[in-house]
Amino acid sequence: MLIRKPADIPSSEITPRSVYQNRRRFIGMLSAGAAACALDPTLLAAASPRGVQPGRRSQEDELTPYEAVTTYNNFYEFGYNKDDPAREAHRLRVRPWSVEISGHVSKPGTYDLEDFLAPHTMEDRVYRLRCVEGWSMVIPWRGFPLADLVRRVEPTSRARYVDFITLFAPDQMPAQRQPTLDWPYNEGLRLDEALNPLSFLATGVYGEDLPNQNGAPLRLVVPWKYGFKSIKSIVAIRFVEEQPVTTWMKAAPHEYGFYANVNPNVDHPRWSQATERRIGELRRRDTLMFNGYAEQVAHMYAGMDLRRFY
Ligand SMILES: Nc1nc2c(c(=O)[nH]1)N[C@H]1C(S)=C(S)[C@@H](COP(=O)(O)O)O[C@H]1N2
Ligand SMILES: [Mo]
Repeated sequence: MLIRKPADIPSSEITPRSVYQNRRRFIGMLSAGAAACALDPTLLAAASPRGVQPGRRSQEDELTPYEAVTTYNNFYEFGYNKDDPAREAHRLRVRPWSVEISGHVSKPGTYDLEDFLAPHTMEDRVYRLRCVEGWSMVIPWRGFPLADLVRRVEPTSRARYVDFITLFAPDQMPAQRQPTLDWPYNEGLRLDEALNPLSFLATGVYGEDLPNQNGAPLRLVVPWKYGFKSIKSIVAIRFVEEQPVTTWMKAAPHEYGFYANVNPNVDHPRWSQATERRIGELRRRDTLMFNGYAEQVAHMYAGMDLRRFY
């Protein structure tokens, strides 16, 4: 995103023909009630699990086709073109995998992925993802609330922020051999943001395990923030006192702040954030405050100057 701005992306890349073909096939299978469809139709009904409202424009929120979700990606460890991750991420070895919990918690430890996931009940949730580059998708995730994990490891009173870290493995992630970003990629949340019921740890998409390019085997989803907050292939979660300095803050502090809340009123220094293009559509839509999730999250920022805390 630092490297290419929306104007540089050819429109053919934004709306590949396969997106439309896939959508037609998807809709056809749903109406035929075909069980072979990758998507369990109940996922559509799962847009408001556990009382979580999907946001105001639910009727317009058609799912982005699986093919687009898994081939139009940002995962800079595998290159910065949108199709690099789908082509390169097969190099990532997702088993065995461990997750280290450290910092100000009563229950630190390094968990094997299966043990890490075992206590949690998986659910399906449809969330919009809005990239700071000006495009968006609607994705059916599978996973569990981040708050469940946070409560399980029992943060102490000194924990005020959570810092998430991606795998560092230049042998598997070719772009980590170059200093394009300060590897490993990290992202942070305030503790109350991590406890918000919308924050989600995903292990799957469209009812299947996450493809590597989407951040297997474990990635964060924070739907009211720009996509770059949704860190992929997490190996460590640290509970800290000080606000973490994130990868994109280090790369371009005037462009990417700690908060990164979707905000149509605060432009990126090099382009507007007022509108977005849903992948698979031609028209532009207005971008909604907090990506349409204001009811669930705006209270966390009451009294904050969101131009200053961008
Ligand atoms: N480790 C890591 N996580 C990352 C990124 C990245 O480059 N590396 N890109 C981010 C950005 S900019 C976006 S928009 C989302 C894209 O998620 P998706 O490819 O699953 O749609 O992943 C985010 N998580
Ligand atoms: Mo992004």
